[in-house]
Amino acid sequence: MSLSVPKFAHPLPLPLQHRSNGCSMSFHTFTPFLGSTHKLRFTAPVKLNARSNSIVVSVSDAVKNKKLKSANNLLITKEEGLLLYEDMTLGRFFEDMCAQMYYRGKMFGFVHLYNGQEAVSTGFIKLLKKEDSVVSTYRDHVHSLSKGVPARAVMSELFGKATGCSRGQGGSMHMFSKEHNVIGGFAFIAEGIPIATGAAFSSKYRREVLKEADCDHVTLAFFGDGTCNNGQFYECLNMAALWKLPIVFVVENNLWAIGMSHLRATSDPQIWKKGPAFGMPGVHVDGMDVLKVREVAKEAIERARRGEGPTLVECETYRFRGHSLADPDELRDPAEKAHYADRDPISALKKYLIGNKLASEQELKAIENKIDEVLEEAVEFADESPLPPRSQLLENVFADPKGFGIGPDGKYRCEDPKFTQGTAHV
Ligand SMILES: Cc1ncc(C[n+]2csc(CCOP(=O)(O)OP(=O)(O)O)c2C)c(N)n1
Ligand SMILES: [Mg+2]
Repeated sequence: MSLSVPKFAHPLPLPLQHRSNGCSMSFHTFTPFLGSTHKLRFTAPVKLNARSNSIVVSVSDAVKNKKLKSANNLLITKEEGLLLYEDMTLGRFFEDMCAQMYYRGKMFGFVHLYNGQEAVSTGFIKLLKKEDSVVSTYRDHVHSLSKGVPARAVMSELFGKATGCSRGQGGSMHMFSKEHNVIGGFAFIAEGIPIATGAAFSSKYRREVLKEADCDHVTLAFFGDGTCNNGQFYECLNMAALWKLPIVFVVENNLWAIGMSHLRATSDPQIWKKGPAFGMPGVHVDGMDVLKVREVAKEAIERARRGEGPTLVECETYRFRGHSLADPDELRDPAEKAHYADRDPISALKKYLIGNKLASEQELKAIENKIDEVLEEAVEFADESPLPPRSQLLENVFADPKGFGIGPDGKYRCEDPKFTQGTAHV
């Protein structure tokens, strides 16, 4: 018996059609036996989503109603708009600076940039409290910046310096800040999802078992479309729904997992549909529009904070550069790249702010200039900072095979463990 090779759809036409109807944000209604009565249910007229024949419900009416309710007919205030613009621009300029420094040999290993996806990080993280937690992937610089980790600490980490937010021990893929509750970038895909689930469990435990009434902290878990084919994702959706954990699973669907198209790799490309399968709302939002992301994020974060459990949000976005700085990015269709470049989330926000007289060109330029200065200082700081001491090498390494580690004199010791000559006895 010969297997027929499926003719895979090119990813480009689907989002194009989907977005051209002007209401790219959609919520799923789920069957009553799942028991939820939360606000994320909408009863607007049923529409067919262009991506498949599944039935989804448009949320554009909800956004329109919200607009009408506010006094000035807008979704954000001037202050909020400027904050969003500053955060997204910081993310973009930071990553551009990383690319420069990487090609100048200041960074080592793989470096994965976030250009194009800024609306997701900003739209979600800028709504958080300091005590709330963020868990990221190897594409973690911008999530850390949005959560308040100073640019100089992130840059210094990328330079592998002792002043980096992980003391130079992690590098690009392992941003961490206890102070800012950034619980890590994780290099193995899906590895961060159980960590985030654990963080959400600890918030619930503190509140309900230890009776810390003010512990209403929320955790955001960010990860990509490719990661949703990994088992840990499903295990954590199950546990989070079962225990009603205060977590939001944020899928950044940029349509690609390195060189693998999402549509070729996933049996049902609508990731948000997996939420209702586990008894939580599944939401699909245009991840190139920070205002739409923010509306959805507000609902999901508030729902988690109220103790009503998790939400799965699929943000449809795009990365503007290769998978990492080592990727020549020759696989993706130039027409697809051009299409998404046109939908640049920062240009879109700029247009909105200026068009609605929330900001002038000069005000936005002043923000950009300020960020340029911050980044110049960050690079100088990172460059001048010392390398970590050698004694730091095996700190936080839990296994200490005979012959390795910090000796009684406090110095690093290393004897040949002769691993190649037999089993090491630890
Ligand atoms: C467990 C595991 N398997 C494979 C890899 C190799 N790998 C690195 S990135 C990646 C693709 C992930 O794609 P996606 O989740 O869509 O994230 P994106 O890079 O698009 O942000 C893979 C398979 C890995 N890091 N970890
Ligand atoms: Mg991806």
